[in-house]
Amino acid sequence: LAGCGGDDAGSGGGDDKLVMGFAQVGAESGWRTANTKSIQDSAAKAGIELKFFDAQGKQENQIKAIRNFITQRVDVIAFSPVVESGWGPVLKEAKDANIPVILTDRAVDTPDTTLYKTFIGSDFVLEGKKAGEWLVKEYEGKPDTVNIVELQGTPGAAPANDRKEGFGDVIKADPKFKVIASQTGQFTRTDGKEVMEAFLKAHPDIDVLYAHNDDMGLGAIEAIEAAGKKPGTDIKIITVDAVKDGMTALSQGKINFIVECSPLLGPQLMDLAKKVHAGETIETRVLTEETTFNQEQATAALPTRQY
Ligand code: GZL
Repeated sequence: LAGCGGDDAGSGGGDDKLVMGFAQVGAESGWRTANTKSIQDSAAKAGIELKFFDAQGKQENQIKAIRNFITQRVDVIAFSPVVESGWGPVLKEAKDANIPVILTDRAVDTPDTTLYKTFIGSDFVLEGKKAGEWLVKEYEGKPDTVNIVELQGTPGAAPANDRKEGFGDVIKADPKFKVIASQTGQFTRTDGKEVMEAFLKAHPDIDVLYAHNDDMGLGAIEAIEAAGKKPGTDIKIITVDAVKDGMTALSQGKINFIVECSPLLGPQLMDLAKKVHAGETIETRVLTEETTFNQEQATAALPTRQY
């Protein structure tokens, strides 16, 4: 347990609060904001002392934060790896310091799975497949070429790699589907808008946009409207996340289909941290529950959405 005294000095006999060090990716999207809130609110509810660090999208910042958590001898380290690779050394340092690590949201490609206790997050390849399957159904029986542009997430991130892979795996079954441009929009509205502007200038004949998150899709909608085209009609749009602003655009018909990716990982994370700290064995992979939405389903779901 954490050292004595601290904020529970009044209770005497040392602080019995579990201390968690959390290194967050950054604050790039509506999803990330909701994810941070879920973690902070859940820690408070669980009586866990949270040392929260925002890495501003940089892996070296996350590695520094993890090293700090080790020095501070927190009880559990949790983080959402901004990219898949390069985590072996610092995870080894945590293991050597006998501090358990929990991965949330995004996975790492480190082959040694003893370096972390579990990974709680979505199956991003499946999310990409769901996006592809909607498109295949949407264009069933229509033989004409379908020109697709893709706004990818941040380079090297598991959701970017896997959503691209899953989508590509499904549409490669029919050569009419052509990805005529694919570029990162950094998971942000600003970059999504800028890249979509460039796509529209280079390609007058875009039929579909596949954006790896709602925020880039929302930025792209601004560019599509500025170009005098109707999002959701002239250019069909598929996104991933299902945050409130994305679901609102879907209910308005500006987006056609959204694959949900739940950011509400906080409660399960805190439960897992307590179990790990108590020395209980836990499942090494915790998959988050999520679904998909069309326009009608989004309209029905909006009033009760938590984020
Ligand atoms: C997915 C998460 C992604 C979201 C984006 O679990 O890592 O990062 O899809 C966020 O909105 O920026």
